[in-house]
Amino acid sequence: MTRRLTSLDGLPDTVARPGYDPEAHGAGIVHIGLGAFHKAHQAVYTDDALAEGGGDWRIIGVSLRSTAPAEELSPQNGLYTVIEHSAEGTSARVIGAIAQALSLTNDRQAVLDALCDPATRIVSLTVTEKGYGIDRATGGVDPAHPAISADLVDPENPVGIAGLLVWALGRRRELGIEPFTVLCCDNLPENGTLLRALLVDFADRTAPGLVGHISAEVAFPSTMVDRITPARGAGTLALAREMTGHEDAAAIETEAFRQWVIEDDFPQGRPRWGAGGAIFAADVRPYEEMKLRMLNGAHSMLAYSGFLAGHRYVRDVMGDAELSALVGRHLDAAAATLAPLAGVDFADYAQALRDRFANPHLAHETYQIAMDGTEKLPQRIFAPACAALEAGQSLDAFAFAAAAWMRYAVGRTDAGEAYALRDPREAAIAETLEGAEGAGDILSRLMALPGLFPEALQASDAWRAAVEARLRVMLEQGIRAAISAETQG
Ligand code: CS2
Repeated sequence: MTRRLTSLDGLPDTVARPGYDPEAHGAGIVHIGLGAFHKAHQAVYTDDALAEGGGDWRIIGVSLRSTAPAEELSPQNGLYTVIEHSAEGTSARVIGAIAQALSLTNDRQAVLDALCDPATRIVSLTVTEKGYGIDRATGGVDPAHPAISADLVDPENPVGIAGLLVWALGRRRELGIEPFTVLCCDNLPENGTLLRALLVDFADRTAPGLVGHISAEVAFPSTMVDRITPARGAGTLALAREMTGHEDAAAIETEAFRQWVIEDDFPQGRPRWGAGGAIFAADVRPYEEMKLRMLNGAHSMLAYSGFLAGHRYVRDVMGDAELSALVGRHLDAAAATLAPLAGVDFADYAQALRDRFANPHLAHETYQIAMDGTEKLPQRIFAPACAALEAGQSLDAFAFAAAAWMRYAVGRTDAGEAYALRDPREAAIAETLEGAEGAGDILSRLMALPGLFPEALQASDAWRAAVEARLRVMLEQGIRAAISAETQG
């Protein structure tokens, strides 16, 4: 029987391992959202930082709902394999940065203790866009979000991000412990600022005495994070076994590329993340905008159109000549909405993205990226569409992406096969589309969903016409015809 990965002993020389003794370092970070992306990104940077800069900066990983990550990692002493695929080849690396893996469900007291521990100087988060409960229209809490509504009623027993962080910051203050730095690592615009506004509003409703403290004394550096990391595939664990000679229930696959741009605002210190290539910038907004509009915007566009066209993986979309041309067009249109960024050539960045999307060894499902559209499209598609509108640039690429999402929102392929939208507003979308007929009707109903489309797009006849024309072709002639028409247009 193959041995389970529980220590660094007996790993083949071909597998890279931590350049430090994990047991010799204490924890300094609580990370909430112990999914594949964290394991492929911040934990890898922290592994590099520990090797070069040392310090008590290992990570206590926490899952809010699922118990699987802790169940996979705990028997392995937090060790797991990252399988990195580039177009040229595949390599494996064991990460030692995770000191402990907890779930809020099973280890509630340990999670609360870790949040209040003076050793915890950073709380980082990857809970996806929908995990926070932000009302994008106001920037405050969305009282209809399940965790927000539960925590507003019972703030002493928090279950969601705003509730847990405000509770822990309050407790630390009472105990005279310095606040931790809050590091949001989700694909949201100005994510630090956004999270601060959320916590301030939540505190205002539950613990008004903390509002000044959170506004003035807690740091919320913004970050741009990037590494394409598909959900674990059917072959991941077998590949890990083959490469490491061990059973590893926590292995993940990702691309070789990674990027992290961080505002350097860590009053209680931080690991030497620069060792892993992290870039520290005074203002990450231009990087964030570039990544959200180009990488994530093109991703969402190709996810909806590619899924409907029958492509399971992003690499298949890139092998479809027409769709790949539309990806190129989208990247160029998104780049045209950006202010110049010193040291970055957007054309090179676009080319690198096309290559990354085409990575033949990465099985990244279009259906995965299609998830949570209502949470993703505002920053990925609508914000650049507004910028294009204002600058008098073509709306075509963004209108095509929005139309593809609307077509997807109908919930059936051209062949009539039904699928789940997997969107927090899935029920509201189904309700509003009930009995809808034709492109104009569907467009009006979806554009009327509260807080989704920005006012500038609501008010633009040019936008409505551009989306509606495309949606009509998709509905009447099918997605393939729409893709072909778009490519020729
Ligand atoms: C993707 C992102 O699923 C999605 O919505 O666009 O997860 C994307 O792979 C990452 O942001 C890449 O850094």
